[in-house]
Amino acid sequence: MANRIGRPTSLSRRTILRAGAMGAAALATLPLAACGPGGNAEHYFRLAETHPEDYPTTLGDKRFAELVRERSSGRIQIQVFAGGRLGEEADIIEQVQLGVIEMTRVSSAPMAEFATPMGLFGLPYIFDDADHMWRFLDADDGGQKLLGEMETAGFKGLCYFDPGARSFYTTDKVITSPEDVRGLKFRVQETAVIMDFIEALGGSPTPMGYGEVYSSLQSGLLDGAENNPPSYYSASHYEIAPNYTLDEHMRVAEILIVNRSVWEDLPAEDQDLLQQAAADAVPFQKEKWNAQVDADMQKLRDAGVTITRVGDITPWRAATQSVIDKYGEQYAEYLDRIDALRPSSQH
Ligand code: GTR
Repeated sequence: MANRIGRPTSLSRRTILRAGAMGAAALATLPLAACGPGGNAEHYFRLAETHPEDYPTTLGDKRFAELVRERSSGRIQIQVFAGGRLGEEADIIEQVQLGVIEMTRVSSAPMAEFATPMGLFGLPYIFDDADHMWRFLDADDGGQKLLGEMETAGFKGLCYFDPGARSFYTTDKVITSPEDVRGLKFRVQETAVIMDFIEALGGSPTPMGYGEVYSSLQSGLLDGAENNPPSYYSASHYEIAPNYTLDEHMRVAEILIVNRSVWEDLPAEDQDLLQQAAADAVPFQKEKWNAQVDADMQKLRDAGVTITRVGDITPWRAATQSVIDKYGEQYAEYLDRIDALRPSSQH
């Protein structure tokens, strides 16, 4: 049976065959472990990353890998495959689930199709700002508990990385109000909650992998897409869709995950080592993230992108309330936690 975005709900034969082929392709890269600096490694893990080498999440992955290598004296080697070299995110998640690829840094949006609790981050306008989001992500009864909810789907969640805030961009029409989205075709990440968000605004959601967005904007298949400044800039989408409207509708947490059996096969000391290295990579990634957002906003201004700041999100919240109504009960526990962590509820 296929779900509403057309992804198989169970693994198809095609997927397994493709995963096998991918495994063979990935094995071709093994010389690092076999005779290079990783020659003496007891464990060699691949970590798939969709972004380029110098992107803040990739830098976070690499910091994690470096800490693991140092602290294990080279016994555990993690090689980061950046730039989507191992495939698009939804496929990578399937392969990590199968254990063909051991690790990935991925967006929680496509993960929601595998572990529904992660759909929380696709709900619109739930965080006031980055600090509010981090209070939730760091909370034992919030984000940390949520990470554990991926285990039944076959994943061990190690940590979150900063995802920034996603905003709309369009090829022609400048969006200044929720009504402007009506009738436009927007690319979305491959998950139902975000499709509902675009539909609530009267737009037409088109789920597709990240790597296809540029050409789909170029060919006119799409009127726009949405993302944070570093993605909008690094994927060059601004060249074709030069109108950026900062409504900051979602903070779709980035997650670092490991195949669950790979994780469970590690001795407890190595699990602790990996867990601590992931935790220690987080502040580094956040710092890189914040610097990148500032630098990229400047580059976007320099490139002549029309940047529209949304001062008041009240009408946007109102226009998309149906999404919260639809999923509110399902995510009630976490939404309550998020509400309790708003600065206004802190005293
Ligand atoms: C980025 C995210 C990627 C990918 C991409 C997308 O912000 O970091 O992992 O999910 O968005 O829109 O597909």
